[in-house]
Amino acid sequence: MLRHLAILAAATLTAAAPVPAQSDSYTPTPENAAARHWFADARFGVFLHWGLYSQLAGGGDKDIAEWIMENKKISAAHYERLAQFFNPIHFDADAWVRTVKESGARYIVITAKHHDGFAMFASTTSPYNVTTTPFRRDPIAELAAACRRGGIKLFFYYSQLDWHHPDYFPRGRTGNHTGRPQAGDWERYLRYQDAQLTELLTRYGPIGGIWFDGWWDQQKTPMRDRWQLQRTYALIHRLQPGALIVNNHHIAPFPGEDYQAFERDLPGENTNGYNGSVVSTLPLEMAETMNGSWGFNMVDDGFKSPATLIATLAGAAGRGTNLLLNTGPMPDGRLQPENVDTLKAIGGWLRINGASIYGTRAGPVTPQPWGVTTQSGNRIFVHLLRDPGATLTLPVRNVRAARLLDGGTPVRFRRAATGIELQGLARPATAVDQVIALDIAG
Ligand code: H79
Repeated sequence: MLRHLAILAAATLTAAAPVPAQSDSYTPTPENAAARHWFADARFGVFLHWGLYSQLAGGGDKDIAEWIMENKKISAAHYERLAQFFNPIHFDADAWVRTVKESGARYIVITAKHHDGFAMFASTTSPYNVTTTPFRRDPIAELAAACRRGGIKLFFYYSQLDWHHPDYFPRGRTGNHTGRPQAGDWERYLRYQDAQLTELLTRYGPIGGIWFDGWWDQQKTPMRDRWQLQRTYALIHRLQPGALIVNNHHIAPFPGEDYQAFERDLPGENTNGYNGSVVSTLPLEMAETMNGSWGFNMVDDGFKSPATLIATLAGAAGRGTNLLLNTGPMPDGRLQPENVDTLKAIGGWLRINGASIYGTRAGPVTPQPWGVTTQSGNRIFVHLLRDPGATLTLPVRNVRAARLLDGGTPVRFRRAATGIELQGLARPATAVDQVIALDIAG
């Protein structure tokens, strides 16, 4: 039972070459700056939480999925048993990429390693990885190839927090019921992490970036600079200068991070108590679930409607923010059918209204009760997420033309003291997001 743990503890890990510490002032390389621009233009990605935990499907509890090891206090030795059954016979990376493309998303973030510590890729750092399961294949390699074929960028989620590795010690706020001996070599854990990141950055071709999580587990552990982020970030930027780094630590970005993530909140919102932090000037991204869960949960049918999620996508774009929309693939390797339907519905809306999302930045009007604005060059997009009434005054000058984006019907307007007044508006009650395109003088 303790096989993996024992091998892990004994293994001399191939440490990544030492990297000089990066200074506090971080200047992105030209490749990195271009990647940030690409990222902000993309505006929509799909998040995939898939791992050993997917097999337990939440265990019948709505609030549990990828956290089941922690929430049910499963020991590391018992949890390891899940690796003996992992065999997702219907996994088809090209099918995933087809669905992602149909949704209109431009990138994927997949869990390469979640908090349970299990590597979903072929790692030589430890046998605790997907190739020692009956499945034996490397789904990350297959997905990387499918993404390359499909023109989708692939990012890797990597949990700094680890509930399995014995050297993850001192323990943090979680992972204290795993039966691991109260001993471990923190520096060796960091070398293990850097070695796995090196694998992810050297074996799967050019990637979009690394999406870190779990930093907060050590937030209250009294050791200065425990994570040595600058060392890890410098390693990543050295191996792939264009790869973006983001860390879901729920506080203001550290030097070396290339965009800022918000978990289930738009920037500036704090509905869960995770996101009290400032909104930085970096590109922004909001990660959101389709039901209440990241990993597949068999009893959570609380699916957000396509309309709700399209409003979230537009609301994010109106705040200059990407939407990273999650689905938890099932233990057999297929995407959850209900989520596939939703993704296709979003894609249908984007095929008509994509110009108001892709390549845009936040528009000149701050978010309003009726909706948001986005802008791309000389076009401003007014997203009517709620009925504003028959007229709407906007502080926008030099408007040449106003039309519905879907169908091109002209919208009447007249100059007002503070800008323009749109007239004769009739937003259908069933509209998801009615978009009006304003052409302004260059
Ligand atoms: O991967 C998904 C989740 O499993 C992971 N992040 C998303 C993207 C996630 N982990 N935890 N959370 C989300 C919720 C965070 C809870 C926290 Fe705390 C509150 C972290 C710090 C305070 C409670 C107390 C949990 C750890 C300490």
